[in-house]
Amino acid sequence: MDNIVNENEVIKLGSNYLRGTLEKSINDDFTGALSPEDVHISKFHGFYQQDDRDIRQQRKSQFLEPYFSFMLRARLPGGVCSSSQWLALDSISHRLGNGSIRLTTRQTFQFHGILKHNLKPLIQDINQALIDSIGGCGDINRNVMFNPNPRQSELHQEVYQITRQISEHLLPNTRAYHEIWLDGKKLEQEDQEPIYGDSYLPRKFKTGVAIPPDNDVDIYTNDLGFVAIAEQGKLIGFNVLAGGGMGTTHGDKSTYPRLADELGFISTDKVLDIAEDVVTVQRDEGDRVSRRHARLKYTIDRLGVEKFRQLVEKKANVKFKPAVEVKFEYQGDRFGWARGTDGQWNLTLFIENGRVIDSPEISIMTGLREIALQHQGDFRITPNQNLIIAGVAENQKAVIEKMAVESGLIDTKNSLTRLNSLACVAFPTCPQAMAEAERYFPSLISKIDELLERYDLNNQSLVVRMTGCPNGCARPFVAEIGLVGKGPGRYNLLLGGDGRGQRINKLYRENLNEKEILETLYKLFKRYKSERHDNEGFGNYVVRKGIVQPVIKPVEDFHA
Ligand code: SRM
Ligand code: SF4
Repeated sequence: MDNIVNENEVIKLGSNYLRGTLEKSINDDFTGALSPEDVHISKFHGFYQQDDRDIRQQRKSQFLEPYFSFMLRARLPGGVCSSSQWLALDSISHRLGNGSIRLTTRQTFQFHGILKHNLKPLIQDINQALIDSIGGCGDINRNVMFNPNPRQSELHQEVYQITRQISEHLLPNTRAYHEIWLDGKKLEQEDQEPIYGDSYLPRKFKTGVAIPPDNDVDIYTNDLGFVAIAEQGKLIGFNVLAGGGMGTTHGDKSTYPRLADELGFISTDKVLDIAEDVVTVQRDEGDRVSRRHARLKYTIDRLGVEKFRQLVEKKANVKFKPAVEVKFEYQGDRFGWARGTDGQWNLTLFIENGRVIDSPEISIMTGLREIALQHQGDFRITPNQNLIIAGVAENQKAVIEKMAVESGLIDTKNSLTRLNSLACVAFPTCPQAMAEAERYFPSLISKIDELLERYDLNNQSLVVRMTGCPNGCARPFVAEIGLVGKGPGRYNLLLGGDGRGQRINKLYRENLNEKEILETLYKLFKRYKSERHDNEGFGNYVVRKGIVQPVIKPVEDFHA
């Protein structure tokens, strides 16, 4: 690769291991913003500068700077936090954020609306609750996802511990976070970054861990995936996957969503070495010129899977064995009570689009606070923006259920399709949003539900996902029905995910408004009702009937 690199590379390299001028920016009272360089560096510390897009024009016309605030995203491997940590988050969101908590599609939480002067107290408070935000964002490994459902208890616990180890192992080494936010002592010696080097990775990097048959983590969409392989309930190792990712750019055919390839099987003791070596091969081989092509998926397509596998094997001094055959059965979460093999009960609650806030209809924030005050076990955020009240003793089950019902957290009227739906944040905080998602999707789902009811299809659980732009934060490109924002009130409609997260969907109609979306789906549901095979999912049906062509090799097929 030649020596010309993009601006972000220069900023990272010159940041003195992620310090930049953050302290100065934070203390600058003349603006609610950070310096442009620190905006990039702040992501590695877990926060993003944003402005309220609803009032951007109004502020401009009043000659005011945009209404800047910050979003902070925590690192929470496997999505697990205790009841007391939940109570701390609740309190922090009211004191220092905008009074809501956002559960994300990567199994952690975000605070929105943090003013600059509140950032340091907020980071100190979450650390006080033993949660940090290092690597919540930035060009390093992000929150490591893992199946949160404690049903398969023993194996689950073992693999959860490995998930935590991966997250810890791939943390950056710099003391910048501790120095700037936690008033940690400045050490004499210079920082070293044995894994990342002084320029960190060319781009963000995402790792997931899955236990088949659950694909609730959408494992194939991660840069790096570990699929647990068990024999007679005992963990024997992992299939390693590499090169998944969702982000695309409208109109740029050189960008595409992609599913990860199988590199092969490894024993459990090799997991951390392999994780590190996949990361360092991407560090050295990834594109540092074009950020648009810098994700691992493009590195692998450029090098070829075989060459990439060899590079990792050489670094790790490990030979991959052939991957063990696995079967994933579904995406998304399973709701209601499930008993773990430890005899404890776990209650999965639907939190629409992950937004924890009280509204006139439903007291999500208050209800969860009341549960946390009683509950002795964990809270587990799912990779689908939902929440599990985990580890409930038999004698507490009725009490927890009563509180959940009274606050509206259990609503039997939600359709299966709504329960399975995901929408990203989009307006008003996301700077990339081209169309609404979180604020609009619930009403569109009600209309889609009506269409399904007309054809008596409401016992179907369709995977419908919406994003406000093609970055793909709600993983719309592995949905049976994906709606991707194109402009205000306009969406591309993609069809053909397989309901198990193992097939990329394909553009069916472009730039549709709501009326056009509903008319198009109405016609398709009508055909689906009469032509489908028994138990055939909608995504599989549209592919079988040739309504869309299957995407097998995204680099060639996605835009074809
Ligand atoms: Fe994302 C950027 C929100 C999961 C792909 N994502 C953003 C930003 C930070 C916008 C920005 O660039 O400033 C969004 C902040 C909005 C806000 O106000 O909160 C944002 N992404 C989210 C979250 C909160 C969506 C949600 O509704 O839950 C998810 C937080 C995950 C987490 O906890 O870490 C979120 N983002 C994802 C996922 C899904 C996943 O990882 O499983 C993807 C697709 C998978 C992937 O990475 O390929 C995703 N986000 C992106 C991209 C496109 C990356 C690419 O390769 O092209 C961007 C833009 C970028 O990186 O330049 C982006
Ligand atoms: Fe923002 Fe686009 Fe991600 Fe939605 S998909 S949160 S609009 S970056």
